[in-house]
Amino acid sequence: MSERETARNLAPENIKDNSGDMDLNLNLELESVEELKAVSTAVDAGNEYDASEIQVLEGLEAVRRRPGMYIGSTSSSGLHHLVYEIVDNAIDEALAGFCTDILVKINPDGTITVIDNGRGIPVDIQAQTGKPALEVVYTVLHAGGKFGGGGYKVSGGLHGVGASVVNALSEWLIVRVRRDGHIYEMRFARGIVTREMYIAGDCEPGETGTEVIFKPDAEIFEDINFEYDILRTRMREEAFLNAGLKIQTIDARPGQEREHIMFYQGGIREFVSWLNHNKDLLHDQVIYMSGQKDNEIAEIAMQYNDGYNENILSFANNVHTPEGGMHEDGFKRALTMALNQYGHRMKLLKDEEKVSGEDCREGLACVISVKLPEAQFEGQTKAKLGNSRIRTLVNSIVTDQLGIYLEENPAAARAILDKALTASRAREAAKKARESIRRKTGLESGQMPDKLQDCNERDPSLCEIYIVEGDSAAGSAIQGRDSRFQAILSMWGKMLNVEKARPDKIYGNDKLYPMIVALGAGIGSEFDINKLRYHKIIIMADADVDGAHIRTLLLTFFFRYMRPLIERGYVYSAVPPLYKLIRGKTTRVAYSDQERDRISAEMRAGNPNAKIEISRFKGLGEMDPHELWETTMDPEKRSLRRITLGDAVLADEVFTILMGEQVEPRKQWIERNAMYAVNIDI
Ligand code: 28F
Repeated sequence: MSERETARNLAPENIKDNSGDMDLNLNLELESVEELKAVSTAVDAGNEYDASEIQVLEGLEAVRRRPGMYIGSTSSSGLHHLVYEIVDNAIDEALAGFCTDILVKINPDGTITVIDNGRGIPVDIQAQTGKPALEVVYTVLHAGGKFGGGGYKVSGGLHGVGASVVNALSEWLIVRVRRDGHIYEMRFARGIVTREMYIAGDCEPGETGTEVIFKPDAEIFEDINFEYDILRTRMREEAFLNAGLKIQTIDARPGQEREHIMFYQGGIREFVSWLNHNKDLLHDQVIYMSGQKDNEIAEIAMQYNDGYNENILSFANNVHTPEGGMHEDGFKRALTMALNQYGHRMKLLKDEEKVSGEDCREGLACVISVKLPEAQFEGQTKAKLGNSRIRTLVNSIVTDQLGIYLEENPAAARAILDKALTASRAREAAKKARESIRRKTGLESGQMPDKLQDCNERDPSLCEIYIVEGDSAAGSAIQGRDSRFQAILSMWGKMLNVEKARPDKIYGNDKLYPMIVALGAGIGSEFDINKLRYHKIIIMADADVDGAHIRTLLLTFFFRYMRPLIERGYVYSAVPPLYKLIRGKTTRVAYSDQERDRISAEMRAGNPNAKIEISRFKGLGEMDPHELWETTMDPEKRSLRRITLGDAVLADEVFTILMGEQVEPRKQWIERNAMYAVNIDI
């Protein structure tokens, strides 16, 4: 058996799978583009293929052969990207001033519909190709996708980029255009036309818009199940970034029906209010700043809460830039300067005293949105803005306008400065605590904590650490493990909830400190992934409510203080078995109710009267070392769940709600997600 590692998002997952059929009649059921080519050639026998058609087929084939180049990956993120590509086209139509409403729907059968009320993609025949513009948009690969080489899309620029990519990666796709009183329709399978454009019906004379329905190709994607929360979060972001645009999301899958309408006249101001919506605020107003130079525009909205996290979201041409870049740099520098200047002038800071950038950003929620003609995206994931002129623009906007805001709003200014000062002092105190702990425990000497039973291997990429809750489980794990590459760190008692603690409490905490030392990479801004001692960090806790709580506390800690661990996919949750099945001398285990039923049927096979004894595993502590190894630790047989950050904004929200100060949102969240209770153990 091979190791089953299932990727999972931090978001509560929806209950999966409804495979109802859509009554679509596709007459082609083909495996590959090559096959399609062959068939179309046969069908068209006699008709010469012209150069443009061959180019189309080659283009689509390239997309299907290397999907990652066009949509980043074929995992969940790539799957959801398909929807964003289609929605982007509708948003371009909105930016051009012709579309006010967009609908994104997960249909009962799990396929996607996107509708806009723009002008409708033109349907007239293009002179160069002799084909309807609609067909060209859906079959011709436009230069430079977001992930491929080459140019980038600029808002208001290339209309329809990406549609052909989605088409190539869809088992089937239908596009309908309402224009001139008619409904034009066209159908495709894996990018190839299965029905030429025709008039499918009529509509009101003034009615216009574009509608796309598609089913992602299960041959391409690891999984074609959409997560409503991921789509909704992204659509909300789009609605915030495009003030006045109304976006509706619907999940119509049976048993999980939901819908939301997102419409924000206030744009990024409302985005910031929303980021702070479950938090206690330091000042009432959202601070808004904006400016323009030549053809570059920047706007910034910010507001402080009384928490300790920094939450800066930056965008360039409405594209999220999680790694920041020039726009963020310009903001950060100007913020630190402005607060220090104000502090000195008002004598809130002594002459020599300074607050650091990090201190100035504690508890800050901020959205930076810039628009520029030729955005350069850099870095490993193309998620960092490289245009340096925008840094100067953002810097001067913030320097001028934040300066004025602080002058005019002394109460808010005072609260912000006090917070930065407190942060600065706490940071000093934390540094001292850390140094004294280092001296006492010889952290520098590389001495490991008592609670760690280390492994022999020294190459981190081969090492695993099990973080085990409870003494008896840890005992079994220590005896059952393969000590060549498996280390065990035991933890007991309730852990600190870092969401409610000041950062300076972290190092002093008796549960967290040994873990920080064992992992070896530090925390927060000092975190250094190169010093990490294990590349698999496996949380092993019971499959019950207490276990779920421990797991959530640990994940909150990793998310807030060691986020790269999650981003790199180094954090896992062990999956202990739920059932033991015994028939005579044969014993097997099951990890879910379905598996229990399947295995019991298998064991009974051929003998309906066979007696099979099924018992439930109570907890890790009750397994003997051999059992624990066999079921939960042996890489050949175990099942691990990788913890992924589907979306940092969504994860931040879930952690704030689940672990933060306010009780009401948590109650609501739990009630809302009660039906997915099994998934609270993220
Ligand atoms: C549900 C997805 O894709 N909406 C779109 C338009 C509108 C135009 C357009 C799109 C013209 C020649 C490229 C209409 N009238 N929603 C969408 N709405 N594309 S995509 O034009 C495409 C270009 O080739 C449009 C006048 N100009 C543009």
